[in-house]
Amino acid sequence: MLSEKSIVSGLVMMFVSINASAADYTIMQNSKSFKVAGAQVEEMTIKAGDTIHFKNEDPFFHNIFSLSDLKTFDLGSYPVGESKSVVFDAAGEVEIECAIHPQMYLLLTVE
Ligand SMILES: [Cu+2]
Repeated sequence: MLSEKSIVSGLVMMFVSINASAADYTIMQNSKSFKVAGAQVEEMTIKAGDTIHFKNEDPFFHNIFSLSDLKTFDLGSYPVGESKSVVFDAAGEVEIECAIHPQMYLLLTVE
């Protein structure tokens, strides 16, 4: 029979191994578009559990949000140099937009 201690340590190991595979991405807000490594992106695929850091590189505010069923969030308005993060924990599609610049759009697929 499993002891309480071994169940707890098993759960902790499971958590650590899930976490170890999670990746971090940074998406820049630059020239009123979403950019990864300097290139504009309108679609992107990540894995469930991954984190995206949304960093404002423009000398004006952006307001990043999503109304998607999978992940609804509003990071608020923030200035150049500031970064805010979202963890995407479930698989599906998320539409990411900027409340200030309607032309900014990113379709994120979480696998
Ligand atoms: Cu914007």
